[in-house]
Amino acid sequence: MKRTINILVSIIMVAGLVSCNNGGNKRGNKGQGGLATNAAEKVYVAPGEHDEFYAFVSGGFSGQLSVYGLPSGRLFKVIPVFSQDPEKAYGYNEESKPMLETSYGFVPWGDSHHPDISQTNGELDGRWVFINENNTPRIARIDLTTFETAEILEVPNSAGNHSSSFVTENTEYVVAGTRFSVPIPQRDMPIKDYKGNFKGALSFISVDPESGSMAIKFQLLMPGFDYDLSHPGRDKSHGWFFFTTYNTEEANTLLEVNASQNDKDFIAAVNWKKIEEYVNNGGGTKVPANYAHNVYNDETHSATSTMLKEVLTVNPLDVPGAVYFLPTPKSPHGCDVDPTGEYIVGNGKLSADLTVHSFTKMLDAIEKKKFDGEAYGIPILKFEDVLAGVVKQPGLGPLHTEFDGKGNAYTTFFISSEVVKWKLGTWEVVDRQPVFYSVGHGMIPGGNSRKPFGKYFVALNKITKDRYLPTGPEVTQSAQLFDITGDKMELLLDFPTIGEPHYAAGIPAEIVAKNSKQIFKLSENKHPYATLTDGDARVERKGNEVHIYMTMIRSHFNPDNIEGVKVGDKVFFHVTNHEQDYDVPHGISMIGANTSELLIMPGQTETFIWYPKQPGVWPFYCPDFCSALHQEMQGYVRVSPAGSNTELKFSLGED
Ligand code: RUQ
Ligand code: CUA
Repeated sequence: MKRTINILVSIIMVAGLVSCNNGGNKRGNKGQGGLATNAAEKVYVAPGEHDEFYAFVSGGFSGQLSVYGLPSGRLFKVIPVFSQDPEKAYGYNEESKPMLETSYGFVPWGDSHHPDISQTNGELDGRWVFINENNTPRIARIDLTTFETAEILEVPNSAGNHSSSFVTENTEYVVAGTRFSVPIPQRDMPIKDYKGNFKGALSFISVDPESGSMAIKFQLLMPGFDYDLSHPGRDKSHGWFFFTTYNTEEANTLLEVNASQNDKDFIAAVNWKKIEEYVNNGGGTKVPANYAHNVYNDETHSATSTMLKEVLTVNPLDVPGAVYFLPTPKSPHGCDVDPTGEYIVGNGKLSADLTVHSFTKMLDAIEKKKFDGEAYGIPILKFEDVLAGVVKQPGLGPLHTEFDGKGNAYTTFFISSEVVKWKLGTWEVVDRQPVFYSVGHGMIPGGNSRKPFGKYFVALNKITKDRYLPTGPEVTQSAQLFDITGDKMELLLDFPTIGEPHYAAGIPAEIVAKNSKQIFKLSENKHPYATLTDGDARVERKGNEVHIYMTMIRSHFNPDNIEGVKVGDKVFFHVTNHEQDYDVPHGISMIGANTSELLIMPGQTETFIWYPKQPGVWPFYCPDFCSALHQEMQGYVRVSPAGSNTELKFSLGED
């Protein structure tokens, strides 16, 4: 065991060396990192012109999703998903707070990992982006007409929701697999009894084809391995889903050693169509559960959170022929399926070679029952029978593979810090480029679909060291853009990311941009506290609650003078933006309010609560520079001592 530790330590140290040396030595040109002379032209998007692609980049431990343009690398927006965001008041205003409810109560932050764009017939349709939250297992759906989080579904029986969130080719399902196996149902038991007793839940979440609404169709309760990443079959393998596993040793301590013992772990192949049929015919067991389903409604401009109490579980042994294990060397991380659906790439982190399985061979082996034993009753196929080929010694520490739709695959290597291009079918390496440094995922727009747009490859790097101006001990993480239209990949651009860019999803802008919403129609506003006409603006007292029904339009609030509020009151500002022009939000900030300011879109209503603490006359203002008279967009609330008789009054334009 000691020796294994030593080997691991030296691999890790070599990784450090490689990382630091690449930029300086090999290139002899630190600032450029192998830049061709016309690279600038290729990423230059002239002022006023638009980028060709959107890239949705995971915000990692920020819990959010950022939106960039490609090829420019310009940041357009950070979409709040799993974390509170003061810029948009997400998770602060009363309307969006329910989005962050979970079975553990209100959780104001998250760790987002893998965005995936909805598909129709295996092609990106640009309707929604899904993204997983790893820590408090959840899946979010972002609506690409508003670029806002529309729905969050908690995933029960999961822990470290990592092999998520990947969609099948008609978005029938968004799939979420557990990284950590746990007792199901959760219970108090000794950790050392893990082996054989813990389970790994793979959740198939159905997506309504019209509304996008998510619901857990079933959870497959698998042996207690770690389910690391997953990918849908597509085209010929549509109907199957593939999951990499590690820790098939079922170790519960010092996994860096104990989970690296087996020569091979597995890729689990799941025939979800078969299980779907079984479930549709009444199969499966409903078990008690407790998980939040949070939905944002664009008409009420409000979210609701509902706790669901039951989930359907399936024991794989009850559906013969639905699950098989494909032996795959050395703790595979990424699990990637090529656009034809034939090749399943297992990126064995500690393996010298890249293993590629063949879907056709897999079906054949299943038919001929060529099994090599079983694990907890699940048949293991013979390695040689399912192997399509091996990419020989392409690099160190393979993590993820993407496809360009032209027969090439691009694998990222964390330890040797490079991207390696190789050919599907011949397995020959045709190009390699260093990245700066230590790449995790890579992304080709549509690389997760039957129709990749193989123009750019984006390397999503974990470490940047000397690539940017130093900013203290923490330096930005980074994306690197490569042109992949030629034989050789060509580095074009570095751009910083927000949080750790675990994965990204890219799509041609023309598919999404045309559907982008410009305003919310005031006439369709069904918020229960909306103020639709100026005449309805008012202030009402109910006991110690004061409700302010306020409107805003360039450049005033109505009302802008309010009296009769008292210390000890709970003051609700229900504010409706009456603008019906594109790109004219207004905000409202109240001194001493601890809920963040609001930023309200045209036609929208939002609410915040203010607890006045001291008598006085307290101003509020619009924090978004909305017109030449933006600075005039202000007002006052008079606060009297608790128990005083100041009359409740509100006005606009009165002296
Ligand atoms: S992971 S660096 Cu969270 Cu997708 Cu592989
Ligand atoms: Cu409204 Cu500034």
